[in-house]
Amino acid sequence: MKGTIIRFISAGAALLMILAPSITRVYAGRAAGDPYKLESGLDPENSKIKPILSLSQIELPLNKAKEEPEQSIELTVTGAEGKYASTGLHVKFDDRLEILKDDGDYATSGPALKRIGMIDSSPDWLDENNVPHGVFVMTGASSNKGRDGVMWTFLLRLPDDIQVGDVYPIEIYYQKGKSSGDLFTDLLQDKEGRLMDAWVFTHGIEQGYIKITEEEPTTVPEPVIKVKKGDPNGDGIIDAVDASYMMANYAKISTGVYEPDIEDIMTCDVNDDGMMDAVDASIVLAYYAYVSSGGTDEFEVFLETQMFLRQAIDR
Ligand SMILES: [Ca+2]
Ligand SMILES: [Ca+2]
Repeated sequence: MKGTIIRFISAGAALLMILAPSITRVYAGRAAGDPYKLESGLDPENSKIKPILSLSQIELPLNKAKEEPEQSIELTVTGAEGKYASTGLHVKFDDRLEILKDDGDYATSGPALKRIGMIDSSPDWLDENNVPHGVFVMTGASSNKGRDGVMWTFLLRLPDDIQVGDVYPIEIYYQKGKSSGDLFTDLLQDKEGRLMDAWVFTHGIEQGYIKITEEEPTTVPEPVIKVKKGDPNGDGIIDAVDASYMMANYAKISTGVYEPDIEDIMTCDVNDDGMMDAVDASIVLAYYAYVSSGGTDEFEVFLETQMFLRQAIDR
């Protein structure tokens, strides 16, 4: 027995060295939970199919985690396209996480299982309040229709007292069981399927987590000031409509009905004399006439070159 363990460990180390250049597989390892009992004569290294089952690894800034405490976790498979049919997997969530039902179920099947005939899930690790802390997900099919991609998604809620540095593990947790254990195999559970099963649970697991990181400064977008001098109605055109608007404003301000705001001042006091009056309106009207008769200068340029503007300032 001892010899077997040592051989197994050194085989694992050798495999890791072989796989080291492949980034996707560097972090894959064995499932949590019960040790996988290797069938004698079956070496997972010899498996032709070496799938990786991975759970979402989410790093979430504290403020975002508080804004969106409900996080979706995916169980994804790669390297097993068209190679599997029967699966039974335990996924265990940190006790502080709450599993939420999504559309009536604790697990939702994903596109990888689209062509799989039977899918089911049941809550597991019920606490004294009957709250589950894990899910058992299973599939069955009449041929090896399982695909690569997202097999399952789980909706989890973070607790209220989250702190920077918190890590909430989410694990594929292998259970041997008395009569039946967890599975990731093909239809016939032939040698190829049994090798794949052995490989997945001993080498092909990438565990997941939600990690709370430092708050990210929320970037408040600068309000876009679209106001333009001489264009109080904001349609981008300086014309008689603006002049009329300014006259109406002038009347309302003069009679004390209306208190101009910063936008009014920016758009209506075109000669910058601190007043919004008929002079400004007449400048706008003059510009409208200028443009209408073929003038091409921008309003600002027009303002600078007009004699009456200077006269207005001189007053
Ligand atoms: Ca306008
Ligand atoms: Ca003015």
